[in-house]
Amino acid sequence: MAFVQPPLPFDINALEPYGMKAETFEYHYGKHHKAYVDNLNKLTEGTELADKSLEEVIKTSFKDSSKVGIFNNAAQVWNHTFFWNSLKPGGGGTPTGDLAAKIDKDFGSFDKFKEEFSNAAATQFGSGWSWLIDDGGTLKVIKTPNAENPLAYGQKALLTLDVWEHAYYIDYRNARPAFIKNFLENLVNWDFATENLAKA
Ligand code: MN3
Repeated sequence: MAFVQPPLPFDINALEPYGMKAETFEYHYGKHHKAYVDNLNKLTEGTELADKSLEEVIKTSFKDSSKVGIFNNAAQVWNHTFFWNSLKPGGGGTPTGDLAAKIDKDFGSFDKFKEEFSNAAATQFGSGWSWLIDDGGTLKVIKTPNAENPLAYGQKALLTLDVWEHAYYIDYRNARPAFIKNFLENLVNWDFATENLAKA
């Protein structure tokens, strides 16, 4: 069974009032994300990996020097789907319930979390990702290069922001900090992070 690109969880123009143009998704979802899916299918066709779950492919190919291309494409398929779900029209604000309590406990305050997340996203040199993760019961912020992700590291991802240049160039040109600020203020999907925290 071939790997498939899930549909965007919102209309392609739904984030226009919140700082991300439809054109961004025409390229980022329609071309970049799709290319990772197409490449993964080409690279795994006829191999034993073709019938594995995407998560299994990521875990088994990580750090395997004969499967670097497979890892990069599989992880980028997963990362982008996770990223679309980390966004919602009119998101932002603050989390509630258990997640809010854990953020206060593990970061000191919500403002401190925002500062750490923004800093990780801004300082990831070159291409990569910023994440809120649950690392064995403790919430942490990490940044990862290129396609690497918490799943490969054996950690649970709650939320992510793509900081590859292609993620913000149409809307923000070279201004990565403005893209990060807009994500936290207008787009972050705390419902998705809450669902992920509750998962086993
Ligand atoms: Mn991307």
